[in-house]
Amino acid sequence: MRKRQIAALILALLFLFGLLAEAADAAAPAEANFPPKDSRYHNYPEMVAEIMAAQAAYPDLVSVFSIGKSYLGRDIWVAKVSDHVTTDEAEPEVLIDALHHAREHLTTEQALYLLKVLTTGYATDSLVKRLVDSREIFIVFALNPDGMQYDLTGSPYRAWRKNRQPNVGTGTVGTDLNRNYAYDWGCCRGSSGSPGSLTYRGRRPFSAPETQALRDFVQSRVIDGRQQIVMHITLHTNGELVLWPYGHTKTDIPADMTRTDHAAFVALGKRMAQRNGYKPEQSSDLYITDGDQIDWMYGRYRIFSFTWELYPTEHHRTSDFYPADERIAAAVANNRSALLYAIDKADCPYSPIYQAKADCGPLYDDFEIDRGWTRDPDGTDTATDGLWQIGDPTATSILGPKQLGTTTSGRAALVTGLAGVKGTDANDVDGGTTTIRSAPVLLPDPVGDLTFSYYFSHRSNATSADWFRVWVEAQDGTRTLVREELGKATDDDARWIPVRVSMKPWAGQKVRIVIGAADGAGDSRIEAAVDDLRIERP
Ligand code: CXA
Ligand code: CA
Ligand code: ZN
Ligand code: CA
Ligand code: CA
Repeated sequence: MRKRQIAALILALLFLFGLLAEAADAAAPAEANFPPKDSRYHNYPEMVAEIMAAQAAYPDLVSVFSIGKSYLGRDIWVAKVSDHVTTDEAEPEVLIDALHHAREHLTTEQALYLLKVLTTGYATDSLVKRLVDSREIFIVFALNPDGMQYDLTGSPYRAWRKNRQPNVGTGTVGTDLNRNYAYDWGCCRGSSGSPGSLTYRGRRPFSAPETQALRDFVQSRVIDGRQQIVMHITLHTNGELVLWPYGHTKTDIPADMTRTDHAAFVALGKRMAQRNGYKPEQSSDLYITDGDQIDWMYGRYRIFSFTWELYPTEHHRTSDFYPADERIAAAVANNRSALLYAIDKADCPYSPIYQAKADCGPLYDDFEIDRGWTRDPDGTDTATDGLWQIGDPTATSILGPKQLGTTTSGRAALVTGLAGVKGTDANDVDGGTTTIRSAPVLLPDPVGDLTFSYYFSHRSNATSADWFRVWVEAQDGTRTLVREELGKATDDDARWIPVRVSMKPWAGQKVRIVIGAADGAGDSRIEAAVDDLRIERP
């Protein structure tokens, strides 16, 4: 080829690439903007730019990542704010999320405002510095970016609520993300099964990619069996409300909530409301919702999870979702102290009910969910029935109560064989030993006591080869027996007994609690249970 031909070829290729690049530009969605009168609000690209700018300006405090993509492929961005931000430190975690509902744009402004407070305030505000240094704060700025942008394609708005996932075969679009969570999904007339409805719950729990992303992120914060996120606020508009679970029932303290947690929810909610002037109440006091996020966050993970309905108080007209952009600054600043309060309380959500010593130590297991227990950790268990189980026990009785249907908290406990009599058998421990071991717990120095409630019950055919035992296991595997009850030839009914053991020998160490029960040397009727296992603050 001559030089001229080569040059012509190169030019032709360049031209082709140019065309391709232009086509690609045209394929990328042209993102809608807020109307000029509301230009202080952020659309999706402006929001992303602001988050990235914060990361660039404060790389030691802010780390931005995506937890997944929306149905139309937009990233769902999270900023982690903390000292040593790129390290996962053992600090209480807080999750604040915004914009489940497309038209609730003020919530994204609230999330961006929080990011601003935590970053710009770090150098000058000692409270902000203390919180950023001692917590890990995750901010989700827009869980529903497709709906957010679609809402801006109206004239000027569409008052859109749901995501933008088509409901195949119906000609309708959108799932209400706040009805798409798995906890008691669709249980209670608090959502709709009609795809066209504003509160359509989706085809199944987590059918929306956006709720899947949130689910997977929250699940990823379970480390060594323990959920790291202690406190959560999901931002909505409007009504100026602080709402706690549950949404799916009007009952204040149903079986799937403990009295202690309810008391903490009410105390925390009231204290938040004191700071932002909102009205505190149970979510279902407003109306029943099912499949909503806070029910799942608490029900599944026992996270202290709140819905905040932001400015304004009125929530009758569509225009109430679109306060003029002059209102943003005051509306979001109004929540400054309530947000910092919530972040502060992640260290001990039970402190407002004066339970810090008992309930905010390195371990508090009420057995209402499984916090990472391993049955038969050595692979040497010999019991053939009545193995340790976590759940809601059935009462059994023979010559008095042998397995209790009650617990010392909530509906669940750690019990040898949850079920009652099955066939001719009592579902008690049979054939040998059953053991179960907790997730590791890092003890501070100084450390408080180990406390728990338990029972060990048997009939008069028991012997000292039957037993209930609790050990503390050090990191090198050495076990120290800290509680033992042996069987004897008397009828011993089940009744909860409180126990207290010093943990001083293990201060500063990583330990596990091991619990065992045995039916040895001939078949005896043996039952055991444990509830409310704590290692207290000193
Ligand atoms: C909500 C849930 C339960 C009771 C009150 C409020 C949150 C939310 C919803 O319905 O999902 N309310 S909102 N933002 O008006 O849609
Ligand atoms: Ca951490
Ligand atoms: Zn909402
Ligand atoms: Ca319990
Ligand atoms: Ca037995």
